[in-house]
Amino acid sequence: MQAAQAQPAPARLAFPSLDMLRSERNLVGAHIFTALIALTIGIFMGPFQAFHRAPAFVNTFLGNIPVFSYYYQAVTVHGVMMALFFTTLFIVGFSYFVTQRSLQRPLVAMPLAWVAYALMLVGLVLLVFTLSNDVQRSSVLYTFYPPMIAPAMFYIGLVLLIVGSWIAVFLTFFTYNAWRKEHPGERAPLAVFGIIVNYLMWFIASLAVAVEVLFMLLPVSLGLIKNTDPQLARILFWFFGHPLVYFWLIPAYVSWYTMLPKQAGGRLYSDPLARVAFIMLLLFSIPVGVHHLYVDPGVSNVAKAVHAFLTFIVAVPSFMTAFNIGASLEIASRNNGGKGFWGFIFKQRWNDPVVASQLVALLLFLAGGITGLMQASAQINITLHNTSWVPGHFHTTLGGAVAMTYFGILYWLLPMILGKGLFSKKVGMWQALTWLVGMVIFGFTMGEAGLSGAPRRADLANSPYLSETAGMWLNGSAIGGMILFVSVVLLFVNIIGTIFSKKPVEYEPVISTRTEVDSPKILENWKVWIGIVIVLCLIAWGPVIVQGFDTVNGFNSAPFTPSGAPLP
Ligand code: HAS
Repeated sequence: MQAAQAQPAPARLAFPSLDMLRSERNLVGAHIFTALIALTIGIFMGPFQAFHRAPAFVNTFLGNIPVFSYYYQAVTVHGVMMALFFTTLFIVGFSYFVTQRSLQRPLVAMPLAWVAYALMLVGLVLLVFTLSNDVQRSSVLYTFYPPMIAPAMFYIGLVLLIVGSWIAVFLTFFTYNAWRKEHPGERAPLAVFGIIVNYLMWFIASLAVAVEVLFMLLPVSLGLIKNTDPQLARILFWFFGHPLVYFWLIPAYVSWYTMLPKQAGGRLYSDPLARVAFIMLLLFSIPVGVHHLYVDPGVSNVAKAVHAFLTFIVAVPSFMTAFNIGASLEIASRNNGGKGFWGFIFKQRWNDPVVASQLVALLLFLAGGITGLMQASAQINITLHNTSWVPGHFHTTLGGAVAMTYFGILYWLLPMILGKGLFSKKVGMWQALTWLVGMVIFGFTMGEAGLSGAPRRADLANSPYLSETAGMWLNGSAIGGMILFVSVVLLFVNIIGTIFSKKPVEYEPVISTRTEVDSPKILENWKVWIGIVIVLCLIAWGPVIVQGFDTVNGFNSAPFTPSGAPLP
């Protein structure tokens, strides 16, 4: 009895339904607003790049299209800000919100969360500084492949982003562990389960890019070593790079599985099926990265075959998601009075921007998923790899499924952070619909341009090797870019309008603090899954990394700046 009295009381928090606790508002708000700063810097670069690659636009405007001082700077700013900073800051902020609310407890060490935030913020500042100050050398794109070597500040900024995210990862693990100790035998709420999967995968995957940056790129940039090895660096990058895309996607899945069904007027069809999908993503998202390296001579055909096979397996949890969310939306449409196929489409809550954004995300993911599966086949990939087909694919996945879901989240989360109602639901709905139209046109025309031979990542409009057909499709992608530009303006109208809004907060966040359906215990036995991930990585990546080492010449390649000039 006495021992029981000596136990510390559980750290439980009661959250207001339409408001936020001060600590929560500050922390989540800081992350979301900094993510929005990265978004603002990066997003407008997108349409201007599309204009810059379209012959009709370049000829009409005589090349005076504002896309920074030079095209590769704009592509780098766009990629780094959108794919690395906006996503990571948004994911960390959203994950803090969901974890604290679902577990009804504060993070185990709030000051550390602020340290993590400060690191990521300094990382962002360093990147913005170097990308605007040392344009020639820092325009190495978001993949920063050597032998291009950026200024040290570029890599230090990225290291800070990653280290900051690691602190957030461990804070979340410890908070979840503390909850588990107080709730023995209970299943974690599905949203937290998804976040734990995401953070486990992110931590394991980002170890490889940390090695690449700390031991291969930063030392060359600082002049500590003279040479580096592009093939090994690319291998390490893609060990990290493919799980990176699922790191972006899983928070969207958290929203689709745990929030959208209720927001749409129904319920989730199957909680255990969702957990199995999350576990499959944990297992199979890392041992597939060689599908980005099909054209690389330094990777064996056996490894390419193994990773191709596993790539088709990693699509299975997304097919399961299509089924699970499709069934949940069917339930919602029936609750909303729908019947049959057309009811399924038209009896969704299209006039609610929170729901419409996510429906648009799902529709775009259908296109993005199919194009991903097409290019996962090594033979087809050889033809498509360096063409604009690939940006066509990833704009419908990252720019479609992920970005639109994040905007859907923003439409309820931003009002909560600000304590003010969303400026306009109508503007939000039109933002979602224009994004759908713009992205469909952009994705389709980029894909067609790629099939007609338009390379990716190239300032093409007036190049002599651009065929007329490819030029025509690139003009089409600029029209898609124009519609996306309108959509971005609508997004900012709503963000700025909400800052000055006088309306009351309307959206209550959909957070579940308990699991409603039991699921097999093994699904939450993390030691088992981490063990399997390690074994799979050893089998799939071990030989690729060993082969990547050049034991004869060592680091055998000279570093170059993006302009092609050797470093002094
Ligand atoms: Fe990918 C390259 C293959 C998913 C992002 N991918 C990229 C790059 C990025 C990226 C950024 O195999 C370029 C990297 C670079 O710069 O070089 N990708 C796949 C496959 C999948 C896939 C097989 N990718 C993603 C996701 C991304 C993403 C997700 C971001 C979030 N990808 C590749 C390959 C390459 C590649 C090659 C290398 C290309 C090269 O050569 O460089 C799969 O996981 C996709 C599975 C998805 C599905 C779709 C499920 C559909 C759902 C919607 C349901 C709809 C409903 C209808 C219910 C099977 C869940 C709703 C109804 C209403 C009424 C609304």
